[in-house]
Amino acid sequence: EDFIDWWQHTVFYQIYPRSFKDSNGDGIGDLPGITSKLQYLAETGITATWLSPIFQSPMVDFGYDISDYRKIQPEYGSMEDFQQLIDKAYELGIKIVLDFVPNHSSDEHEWFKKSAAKEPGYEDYYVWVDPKIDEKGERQPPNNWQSVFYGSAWEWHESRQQYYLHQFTKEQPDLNYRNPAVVQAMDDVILFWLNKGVAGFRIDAVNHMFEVESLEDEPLSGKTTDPLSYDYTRHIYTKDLPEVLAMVQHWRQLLDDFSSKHPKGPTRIMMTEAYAGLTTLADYYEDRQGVRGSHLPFNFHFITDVNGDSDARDFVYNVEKWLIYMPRGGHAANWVMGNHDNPRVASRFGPTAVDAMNMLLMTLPGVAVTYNGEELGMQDYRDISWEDTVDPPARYVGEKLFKDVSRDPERTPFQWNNTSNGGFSEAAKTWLPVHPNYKKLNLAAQKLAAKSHYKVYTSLMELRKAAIMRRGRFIIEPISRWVFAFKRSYTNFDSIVTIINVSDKQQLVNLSEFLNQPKKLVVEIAGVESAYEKGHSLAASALSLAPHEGLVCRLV
Ligand code: TEU
Ligand code: CA
Repeated sequence: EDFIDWWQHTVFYQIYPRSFKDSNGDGIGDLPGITSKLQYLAETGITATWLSPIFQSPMVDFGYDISDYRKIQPEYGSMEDFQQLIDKAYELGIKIVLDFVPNHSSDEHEWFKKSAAKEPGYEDYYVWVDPKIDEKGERQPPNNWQSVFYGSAWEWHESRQQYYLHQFTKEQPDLNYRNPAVVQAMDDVILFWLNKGVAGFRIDAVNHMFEVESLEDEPLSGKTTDPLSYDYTRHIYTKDLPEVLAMVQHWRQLLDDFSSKHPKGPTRIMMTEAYAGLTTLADYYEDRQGVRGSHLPFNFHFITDVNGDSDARDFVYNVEKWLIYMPRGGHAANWVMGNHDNPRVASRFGPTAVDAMNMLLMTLPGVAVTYNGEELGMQDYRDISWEDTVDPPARYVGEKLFKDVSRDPERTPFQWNNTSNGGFSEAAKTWLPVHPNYKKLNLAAQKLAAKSHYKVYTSLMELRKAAIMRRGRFIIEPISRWVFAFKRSYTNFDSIVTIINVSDKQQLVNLSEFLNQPKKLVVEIAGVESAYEKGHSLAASALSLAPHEGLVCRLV
């Protein structure tokens, strides 16, 4: 009962393979590059990583458009390179989780070509629908469904003479999960990679997997007058359908069966990507009947529900609501601080908030999900030119608006050192430009410096190993409008207290009532700019915090 499994407490470090490390000088990150940096992950204390897609792909959406689910993208390496990555990771005690992209394939996948040609057995692999004919006798899409990446979710297919559904780009046709052959084919893909030794999957865009068969128009949202925008309509017929939950539960069975048949390996797990409501996500953990689904339904609330303007109450509420809704008994909370689809921490909360946000993420109970580069406080590169912009929704909206939607700024190459291209690649030109701040902001410099974001991050990783961080009871409270604190406590261990100032002003707070003990508050981890040092005793009744300061302390 007391057993805490690996996935209930680990830090999942997301690697965006294209931007992590290029080993062969073509300007594109690759698998041997990742393998060469596994030692770095181990040194940092990382024991699990999830990789954005590495499978064969025409790269319209940089790997989220897969043309063969069982092949490695040649520019990333070979199956042998993958096996080496897995072996090396195993040696270093790092678990590898792969991205599984079930909602859609590439339009270059064999399945799509066969389906378009109505080859027997493949006719219904995708969502094909006859056109609507308007008053003028002209062909129209079957309804008003929108693509997440702008415009209609329907594309006319000339040779099949039907529309097909694509919730993302038109090169990403949606698979039809009402067809049992598709469910079976994708189960086989899951088993294929499990047999190669992966610890599980991050499941992409899972809440987009089903749409109503009646094809009803989505009601308008009233949020925008731009008919091309995804926000133009609501998404009650194309998202979060009950069938999604059943599919998640089906995959859980598959993983649990595999784990029990291969008990030497770790519990095989899934993390599901769905920007959805609390009750929907809580049901992913476990539904009303007690049926388990996703081990870790991603909690995106630090991305979607707080920002640089939020106050202490917003943060406390954000944390509490997840813990309240999460079902009891063998589940783990999870906190996602960033990914390749959203601006980085330094942009969302300000560059001075990097340490405080890492402290928050790493000292909360449960699982932390962190994006490569956040250990350095890497910054979005907002000045990428239109010519260098490659993200499909950004290209779609065009030269005037691309900066509003482009995900390229948070996807620039990892900044290893101050040599050319930040040590990412020896190419003359990299697939996305390296942020020019790499000369100062890079791993090598942060390893050398007496104080750095990286050193704060590794101290946090070290602290997480303590029993109190695994099992400690948790309370969180706003101390003032701008400062909140939380405490982990466990039997006769010292308590750990995290204190965070979310404002850009200095704050003076009294923590006596919150601590409610005559014990001494001693600094364990302080941020780069802090006036405090490890070992300093603090005056709990009159604690001064610099703008965006975070402190992790011990109560002794
Ligand atoms: O993102 C999923 C995604 O974009 C949606 O969840 C969307 O944000 C939301 O439903 C809008 O309300 C994943 C990947 O992380 C992303 O990089 C891919 O481009 C996308 O899927 C398509 O595979
Ligand atoms: Ca390469």
